[in-house]
Amino acid sequence: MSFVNLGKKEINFKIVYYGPPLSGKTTNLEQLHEIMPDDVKGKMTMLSTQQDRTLYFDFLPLQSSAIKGFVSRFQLYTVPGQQIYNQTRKIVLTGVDGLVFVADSQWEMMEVNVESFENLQENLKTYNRALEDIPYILQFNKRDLPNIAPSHYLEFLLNGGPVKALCKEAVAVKGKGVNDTLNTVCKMVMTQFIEAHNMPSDGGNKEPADRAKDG
Ligand SMILES: Nc1nc2c(ncn2[C@@H]2O[C@H](COP(=O)(O)OP(=O)(O)OP(=O)(O)O)[C@@H](O)[C@H]2O)c(=O)[nH]1
Ligand SMILES: [Mg+2]
Repeated sequence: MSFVNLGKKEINFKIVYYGPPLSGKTTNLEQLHEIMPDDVKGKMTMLSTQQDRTLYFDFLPLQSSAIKGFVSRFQLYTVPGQQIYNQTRKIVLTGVDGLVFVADSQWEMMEVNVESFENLQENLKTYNRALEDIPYILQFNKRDLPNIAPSHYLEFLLNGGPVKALCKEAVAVKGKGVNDTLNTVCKMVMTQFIEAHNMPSDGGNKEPADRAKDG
């Protein structure tokens, strides 16, 4: 859950990138790290195997000033998509404030997309939490590949619940859609926080992604 340090005038938000194996979660963070200015980004930590598969998580801290008088820190995490690492996925979800579900748009990945989406909801239940109560968005990644399902089909599979999530198309490996995804989820997370705590917003668009080098 968001953590407020009144002494330091800091608010910390945790955003988790979730999704099936190899959908592009780590690539999202790598691209964000690439495009963020130095005063916004901290050190990126990647805990992966030699084959670049996430073993525990990746971590990228960013900061902005979108809530009046406070520095907002966004701690971005990815989970390991491989099935065997479910315990780690659960741990990474602890205290999550916002979620990006990175789906793989390739036809042959539809089943694993659905499995992973269900696995996310199962894992949240262990913390007595429901997806509907957490700001989240769906990212349909790998739109550059030839064998992809139309976005409306992915929506049909993943967006049929009580709450309609925002959907973003992306080509994470080229940085496309990555910034927009982060920007949107950060805004949602901050809006929820401001409403819950009755705090004044700066009114500006100063999420970390707004300061990214590519605009
Ligand atoms: N063609 C294409 N490849 C992509 C895209 N995004 C990521 N990839 C590739 O997909 C592979 C897996 O990407 P990762 O970011 O490591 O995937 P992950 O979701 O972190 O995987 P795990 O950590 O194992 O769960 C890499 O080879 C990426 O370069 C994309 O938009 N298009
Ligand atoms: Mg990864």
